Amino acid sequence: MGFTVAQKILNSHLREGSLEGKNGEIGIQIDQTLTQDSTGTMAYLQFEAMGIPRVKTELSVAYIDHNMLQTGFENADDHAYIKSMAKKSGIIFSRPGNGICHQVHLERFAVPGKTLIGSDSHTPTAGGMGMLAFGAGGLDVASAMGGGTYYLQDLGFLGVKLTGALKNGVSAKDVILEILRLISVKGAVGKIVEYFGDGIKSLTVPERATITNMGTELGATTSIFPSDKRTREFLKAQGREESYVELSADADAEYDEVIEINLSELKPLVACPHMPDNVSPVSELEGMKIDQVCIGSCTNSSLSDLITVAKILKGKPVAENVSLTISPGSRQVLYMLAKDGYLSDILSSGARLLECGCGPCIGMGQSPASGAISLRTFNRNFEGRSGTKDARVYLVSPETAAVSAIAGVLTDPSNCDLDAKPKIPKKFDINDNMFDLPAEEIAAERVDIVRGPNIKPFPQGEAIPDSLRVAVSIKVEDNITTDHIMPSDSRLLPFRSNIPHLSEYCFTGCDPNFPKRAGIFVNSMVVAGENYGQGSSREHAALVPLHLGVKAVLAKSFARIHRDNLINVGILPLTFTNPSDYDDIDEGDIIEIENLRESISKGERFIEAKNVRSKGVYKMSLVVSERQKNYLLAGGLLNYTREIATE
Ligand code: MIC
Ligand code: SF4
Repeated sequence: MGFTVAQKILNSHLREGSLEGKNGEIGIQIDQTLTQDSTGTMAYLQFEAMGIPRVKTELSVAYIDHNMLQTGFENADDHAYIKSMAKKSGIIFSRPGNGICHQVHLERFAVPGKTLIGSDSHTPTAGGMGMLAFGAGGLDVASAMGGGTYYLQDLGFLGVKLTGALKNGVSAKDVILEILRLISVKGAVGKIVEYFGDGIKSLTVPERATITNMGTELGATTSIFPSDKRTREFLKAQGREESYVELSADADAEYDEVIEINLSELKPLVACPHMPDNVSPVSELEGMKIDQVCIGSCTNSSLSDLITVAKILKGKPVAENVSLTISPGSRQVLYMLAKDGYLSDILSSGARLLECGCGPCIGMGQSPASGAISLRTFNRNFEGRSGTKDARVYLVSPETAAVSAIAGVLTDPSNCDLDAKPKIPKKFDINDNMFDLPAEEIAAERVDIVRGPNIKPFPQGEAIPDSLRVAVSIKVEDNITTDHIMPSDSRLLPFRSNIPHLSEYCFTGCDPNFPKRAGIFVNSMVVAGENYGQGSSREHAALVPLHLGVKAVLAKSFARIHRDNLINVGILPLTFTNPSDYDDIDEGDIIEIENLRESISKGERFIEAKNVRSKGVYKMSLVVSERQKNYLLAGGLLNYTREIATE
């Protein structure tokens, strides 16, 4: 049997395990890493704690893109720390204003056939370039920077066969919204999604990247396209043709499942509040009055996306009831829009131009008014993520966003007279002067690390005790996101290196009393439904509960990156074997687990817990690899690394 593109890259990077047989853990070598600033400070603190002086990857880049409001000294402190760490440790530093990590990485560094991990869940954007790219917690990225192996468990392979070609007014965003509609936000958990078929030939690299970007919203481990003449065209225009290699699946490659989508039949779609899979045709909601339109984010801020928007806005004013903002994905995009005259079309329409960064996508400004309706070209519309709890956020394509901004109501672009999609330019304008190169190894010793007062020590896990007695500090339902667990907005993002401060806001969107209650309980457990921890890669959603005394999470199922983050910090991710036991548990119940350490040491798959109030006995499963077992027993990856270093 032949191999898929993903299997070929996995095989060429395999350090441990094998792809034969379905279950089990494999370990791969990582060629490149990226961090962004809101997870990066923690990742570099962890890298420092590992005591490795220089990165061992082919390329590591530290981007500043999330946290750029600088409402106080906190952001600037974090940036200065990251900059000094990058200089010392052999990492390229991408200055604030250079753009969103995923867009810039695609433009300047992504290489087909290579592996990448990044401390951001949308790192799979680089899959649009034929790169095998994973979102991960900061500890995993720190470990990969030090040359460590990256591990993946029980991989499945989902093929998406694309046929036909997109009609005018329909875009790559509608392709991924259609897949979300079909398989939901849990549809690709544990799977690598690979695109193939004749339909891919017409999709450019930025269009492919929109699709792989939002594969994260499917719960996918990663998503990937083959590397073909479209890839070469993009790399050549970026002055990097030498990085091109052709990559395609073997004719007899097999996927575990295949879904087929005819691009010619797609219509403009919209994800309604408050989940990316709550998808309807735009035509069904057409005419809905809107208050705000935000165009940008790592999903839809490429040059071609924004040229499309500029052409729609040209000569037409933004409706009186709408505030339209545009955040270009990179300085390269903004520069080319300006140079080629598109920026004046955007500005004369009345759009507000924001910095090249994440901006409103992560609630850094532009929070909608109370109860307002916001159309966004972003990838997530979780409740409250915009910074306004009762705002209603709808996710759409750049075409839908732009025609609606002019009309003042949700409008179907396929009924509008639009120009043909812009082509990839023959040559992008290349200017790498916002990348600061690291110090030569020989001079690195002389670089001082800058550590401002906002940077506080992070909590460390404790070795698993013999038995555990914990109170249930919160019970939450299905699809709880890391935004629920550890909210992020313009008030909180500046504190990503200050866990004690963040802990005052843990779970407060679900229950404002959680931090206080967890404090009173001292040792506690979180009880949850399906797909617990979906969304962001932020390990703060594990570190902050750890700081508040959470020892275990008992859920119906977990999202991949969050589960890895829990294990990395030493919190037990337990799964109900009988999902109806969930109903027997109330907040405040005391749960007892006897012989916990012994069961884990012996590698027992099932663990029994008793509910002191209801007398219920629950059979919980803990499916972990030998490596993860060791992390848990030691109280996390860092403790384990130290243990083996002193053996
Ligand atoms: C997001 O889109 O939620 C973020 C902010 O980019 C996160 C990272 C973070 O929480 O810092 C992500 O997607 O991983
Ligand atoms: Fe930034 Fe939004 Fe992309 Fe996250 S999803 S990296 S916040 S643009």
